[in-house]
Amino acid sequence: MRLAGFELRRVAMPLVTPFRTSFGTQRERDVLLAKAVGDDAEGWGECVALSDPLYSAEYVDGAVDVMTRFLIPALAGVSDAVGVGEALRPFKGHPMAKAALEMAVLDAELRLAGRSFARELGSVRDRVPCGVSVGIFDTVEALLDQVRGYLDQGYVRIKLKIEPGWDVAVVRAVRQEFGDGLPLQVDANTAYTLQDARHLARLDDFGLLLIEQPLPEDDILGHAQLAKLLRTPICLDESITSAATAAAAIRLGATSVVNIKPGRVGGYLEARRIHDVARANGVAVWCGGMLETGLGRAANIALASLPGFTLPGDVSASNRFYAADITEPWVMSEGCLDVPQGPGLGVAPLPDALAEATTWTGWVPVAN
Ligand code: OSB
Ligand code: MG
Repeated sequence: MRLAGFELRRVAMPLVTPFRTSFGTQRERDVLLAKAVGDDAEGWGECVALSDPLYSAEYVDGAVDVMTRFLIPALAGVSDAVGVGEALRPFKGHPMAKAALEMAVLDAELRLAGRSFARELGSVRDRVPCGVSVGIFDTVEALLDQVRGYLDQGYVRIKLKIEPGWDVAVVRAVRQEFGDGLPLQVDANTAYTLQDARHLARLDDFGLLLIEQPLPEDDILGHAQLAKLLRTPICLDESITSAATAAAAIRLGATSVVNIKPGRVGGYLEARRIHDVARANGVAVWCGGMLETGLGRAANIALASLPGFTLPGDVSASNRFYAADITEPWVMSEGCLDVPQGPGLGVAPLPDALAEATTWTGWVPVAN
């Protein structure tokens, strides 16, 4: 395949309900899509950067800029997803922007070959169990209502967002209401420091599957120290930026479970390498989420069907976040989603829904 260029597109997706975390509140998603256009194939990539650099350093305007000025022009002569990774390696950072371009080329390449993401990545299951990430609310009652709604829909695992002042008491209330059998975990998005270790140890009474990213992104050693003070397993999200950092964090005892987000680590191929490293070390992984549209969701579901993904991911149905998706909606059945099996992502945007949601498009050629 010879790449002619990328069509960049921003789509505005209102959330069904505000999503509040320790780093801010999302009300609408401004999603950047990159469509790879080749001489004989096209493919879709989704950039998971948020509007503001609050979860990670990347943000949507920055992703458009770096793709346009540096990343896409560097893809001259590249013909497949492995080549994208090699061509973009000299550029520091910007994993979410790189991941979107790699995803688009991988989709195009696999559509051409008639092979699915699942098959390409090493899928061993035809459906994956769904967990759901639940935001912070003004009252515990509002949270319990929300959790009850998700359990009624069939979600098999609940993740609660926590922050100082919204942690131990909230977890206790959820346990009291829904029982000790509910698979439950928490995510702090870096909101604590090592000084909070004794407080966080109070979570040990509640049989949580894990606590996700309690400390800052660059504090691997702090997480290793914290792990010695808690019985609750620590799971890193923000800190894991590559297979190399995953290997180091595992070796240092900073993480005993790993959240894999392809965007955060530069793409689905690096995500698979993290899966492989973790699996070789007997460390469980699960697939994180970034409020993806149906496109990113399709790829995440494929990834989550690899053998090392032994915990339910933040892989939920389209209607968890969006009343109207830009693809056919992902619908949960018996707490699971079916792994897409068609060529490439196995799904594509619905033209009318895509046009409706689009706020901007641009064309960036690849000089060959
Ligand atoms: O920390 O896992 C996170 C969403 C945006 C940014 C960071 C995170 C999240 C989520 C939502 O928890 C996961 C999802 O898409 O379902
Ligand atoms: Mg997280």
